[in-house]
Amino acid sequence: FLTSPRTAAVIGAPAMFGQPLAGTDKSPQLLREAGLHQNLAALGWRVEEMGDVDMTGPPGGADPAAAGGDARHSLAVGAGCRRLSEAVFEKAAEGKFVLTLGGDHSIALGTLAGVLRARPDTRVLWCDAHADINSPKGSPSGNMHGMPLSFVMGLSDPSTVRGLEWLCETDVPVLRPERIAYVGLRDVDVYERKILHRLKQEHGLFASTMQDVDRLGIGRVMELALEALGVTGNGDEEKGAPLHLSFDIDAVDPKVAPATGTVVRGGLNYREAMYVAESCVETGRLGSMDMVEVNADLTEPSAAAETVQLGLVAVASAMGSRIL
Ligand code: B3U
Ligand code: MN
Ligand code: MN
Repeated sequence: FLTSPRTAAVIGAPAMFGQPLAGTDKSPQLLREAGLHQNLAALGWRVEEMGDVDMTGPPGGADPAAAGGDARHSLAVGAGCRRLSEAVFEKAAEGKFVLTLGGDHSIALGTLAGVLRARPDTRVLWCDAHADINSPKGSPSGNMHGMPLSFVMGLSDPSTVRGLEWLCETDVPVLRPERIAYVGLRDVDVYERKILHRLKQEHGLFASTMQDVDRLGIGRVMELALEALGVTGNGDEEKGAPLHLSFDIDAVDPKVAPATGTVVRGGLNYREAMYVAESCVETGRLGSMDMVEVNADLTEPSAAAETVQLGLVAVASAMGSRIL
């Protein structure tokens, strides 16, 4: 599904309205300035820079009251994600690897809508401390970066949320539970736990936690995750379903990735984070990726630079960088 010469479309999604802290909107530019293009070119990619998608809303969209409250800033999140989904759809349909630079994780609503429309068979590896499967009613915070999967998986009705109406009007296939696998979970809300248990029992959803990484090691966890998705590591680009990696930097331990909005201790160490990316690319099926939740405004500059660097190296790992 990727055409040659291998081309990576880089899309900036400087979103911040999916959560309360300013700063996530600066990450696309920081990742580019840290040398993203040079890294990708060195890995043999042709790079097509698409620039930043407008992730702001209509006037008033940044006002939570204007969006009802249960899904904060839904007008802005919805409008931005609609534009993002079009950009992602276009590039995925052209056979490009689509790399989207967030932004908070609400952008996955746009990237997954776009990629699923272009490649309906897509499987998703969700690397995150959080499950991001809250409904507007079930969410304790109302922050939409904790909700993208609920809409993409058809668990919440987008037509009931102002700004998201487009999602039901576009022919985006629903992401089925057996087509998503979680790695890195360690901070799951009460409502999310109920949903995950049900989806596990009824659909064989693969939801692994940090405890599984402790018990089995990241190697076995990734093997099980990719097996569950039906994307096995035979490196055959012709067969099987496309894979999308949604990489929330807060999956990584705050000692390694301090510059992010919701730090949770006990995360993936540096090598484990790289391994997640490496095992995705080894399948030969990885066709798109999100790098999200880097927020350089939340720490002192050197810690912020380290987190940006980590994001960059994780992207490079997922796009083919090898030790030997
Ligand atoms: N699950 C919580 C917290 C959260 C989700 N995603 C992040 N934090 N980064 C919520 O607000 O939905
Ligand atoms: Mn997330
Ligand atoms: Mn997270």
